[in-house]
Amino acid sequence: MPSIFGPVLGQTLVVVSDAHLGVTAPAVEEALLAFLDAVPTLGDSLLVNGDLFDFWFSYAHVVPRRGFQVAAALARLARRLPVLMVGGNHDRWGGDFWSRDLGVRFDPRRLTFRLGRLGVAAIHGDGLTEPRRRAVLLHRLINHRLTSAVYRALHPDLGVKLVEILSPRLGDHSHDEARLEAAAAQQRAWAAELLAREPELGMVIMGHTHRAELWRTPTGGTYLNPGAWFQGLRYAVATEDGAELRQFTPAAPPRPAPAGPR
Ligand SMILES: [Mn+2]
Repeated sequence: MPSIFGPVLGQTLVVVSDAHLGVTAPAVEEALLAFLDAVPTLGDSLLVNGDLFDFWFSYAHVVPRRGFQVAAALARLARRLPVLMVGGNHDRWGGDFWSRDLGVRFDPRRLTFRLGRLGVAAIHGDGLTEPRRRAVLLHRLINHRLTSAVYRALHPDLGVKLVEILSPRLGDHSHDEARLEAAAAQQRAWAAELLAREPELGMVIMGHTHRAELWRTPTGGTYLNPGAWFQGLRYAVATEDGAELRQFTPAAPPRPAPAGPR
């Protein structure tokens, strides 16, 4: 039986997700750029597991200005080590930009790969357990081909502006602790079920709930969620033997250069 896995991508996988760049503070992006510079010292491969951007759309001939620096950093990194990227509900419309132009292994929904001897599936997590009817409808709308086709026809400056206006009204921005915990528990159970159903998998990596979690499932698999980058610069490092939840500490900013001649 052919394996569902490709070649081994690395031994030490650095995982980051849910930076939501565009609506988070500029310092979140600054720290992410420093983190991407540091990735080769943290591991030998990188997984960006969805919602890197609060909104991303791959046009045929235009690259959204706000995501340019991070996209360029990913392209540089992808020349040195394998970079994998899974779309989230905020940045699924990646098209072939990430893979063809940047050399990133991108899938809008799920990547399956091997980390050492360990089979790993990476999935963002939206649409699996959404408790709210509105979130389910939104999920369908966002993923409908027609929505994407209509959006593509808008001038990019107009399209991006439109999303900026609509985004605060459309997203699920619950801060209710009980609801967030319920969503995290449902996602955990979903991952455990996937690990039980696909015995070739040893680890399922997800994001979306913004909860950092490392859990050994009843069948002996590992469920990993690095947590949200924008909340405490969270990331994770995984090997075939397990994983570790971490927080990034950016180096102190360089002292301002003395004022030069005016
Ligand atoms: Mn999400």
